[in-house]
Amino acid sequence: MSGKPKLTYFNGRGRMESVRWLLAAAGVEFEEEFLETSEQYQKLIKDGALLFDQVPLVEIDGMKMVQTRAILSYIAAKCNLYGKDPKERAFIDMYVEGTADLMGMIITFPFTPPQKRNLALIIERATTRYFPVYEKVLKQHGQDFLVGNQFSWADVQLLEAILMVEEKEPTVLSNFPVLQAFKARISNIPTIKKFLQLGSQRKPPPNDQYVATVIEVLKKD
Ligand code: GTS
Repeated sequence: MSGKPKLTYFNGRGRMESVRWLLAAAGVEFEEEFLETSEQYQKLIKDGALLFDQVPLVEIDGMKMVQTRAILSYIAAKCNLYGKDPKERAFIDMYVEGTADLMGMIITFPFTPPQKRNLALIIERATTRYFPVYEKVLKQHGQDFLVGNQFSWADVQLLEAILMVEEKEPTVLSNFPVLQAFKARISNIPTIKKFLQLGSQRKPPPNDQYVATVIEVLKKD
């Protein structure tokens, strides 16, 4: 990677958090610029930095990349976290999209009016739709990692999703012994262990101030 990637987003998780996780897991250092004002965002648009006038923006290898999914697959491919052949990539993609769908429900949660928030649905989806799949895959092949017996983007994102759901419901893995072991194992990979420590570039769960900043920065007037 030529120089440190630069991430431009809000000072919070949102869509960028999976990018932070993946870079950290790959041991790639990165810089961040946080959007705090509408002027900063409008300037990026004016300068032509945002292909679709949207963030996340990641400047990497001479490119100004937008679209979270494209950013993540570029990093995964570049850092050898994307399988060894098209079939492995297909499985990584499926597993990653599953965790992305689950995390998407949590990412939008604080932006949903309180009377419309449905935490029970998130927990139900986690425990009846998503986690059983990963539990079964890992149990069936008996290997340490989801795909190809090798650490991949799918493992990184599954751990991120598990921790996110656990923040909402700490007992969520109680019926998933294989995922409990997976969580312990992946959390112990040195790069990830470091990212999980206090003071890393991992962001805390969103609070009201984060939500207000995003709304303010993206306001259209
Ligand atoms: N498909 C894009 C991606 O995955 O990166 C969607 C990006 C997106 O909607 N970004 C929001 C944005 O820039 C910010 S956030 O949802 O990540 O907080 N919205 C401004 C706009 O005009 O769409």
